[in-house]
Amino acid sequence: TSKAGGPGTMPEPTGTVTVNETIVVKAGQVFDGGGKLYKAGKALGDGGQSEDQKPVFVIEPGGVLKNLQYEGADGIHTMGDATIKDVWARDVGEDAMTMKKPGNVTWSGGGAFNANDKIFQLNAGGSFTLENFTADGFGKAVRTNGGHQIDTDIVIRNSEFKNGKEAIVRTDSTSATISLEGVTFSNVPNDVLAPDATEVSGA
Ligand code: ADA
Ligand code: CA
Ligand code: CA
Ligand code: CA
Repeated sequence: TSKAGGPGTMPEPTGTVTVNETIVVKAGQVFDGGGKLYKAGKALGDGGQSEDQKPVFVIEPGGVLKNLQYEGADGIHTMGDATIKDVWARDVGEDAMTMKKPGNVTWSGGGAFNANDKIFQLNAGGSFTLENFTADGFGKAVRTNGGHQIDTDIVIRNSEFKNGKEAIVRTDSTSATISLEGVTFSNVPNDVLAPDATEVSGA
């Protein structure tokens, strides 16, 4: 659950589902996980840092994913606009979410824990808005694809970040914009790592 205006606390899951075949949230569909934990089975990947793992969820354009926890493999892939609400990455796999195609993605509530490196991997442009979120344990919480110009607007608000090795946001893109509002962090060496020409506010 997330309280309005700030991060919430991860509840105990209401049950566990082992996922051995990626769950596809179809265009315009709402998938409500009922508070259960969706755990990647071995068929999707081992949750380590290899790049060939499969996602636990794919969200097709306009899909909504809400009220669940997940862990392992390559997390969530978005294929266009997506809404993610009160979703907790209990134990991040290779990463927790990837924007595979351009779109506007909003993630509200929930959190992510124990990421070896990235939580959010932005490989396509558009926008990414993160609010009322909590993260503990990561390298970069938000990373635009390394060495690429990703034209995206990243907004993070009313969220907290703890125990990060590098930064809350890291980008190599000068066509990205980054805005932090109401963001707190502890034991994270940088809030934003970006080229001088990247438009950054609130950092
Ligand atoms: C790394 C890798 C990219 C892509 C990305 C991802 O950054 O260099 O090619 O695979 O991870 O989407 O996880
Ligand atoms: Ca990766
Ligand atoms: Ca990945
Ligand atoms: Ca831009």
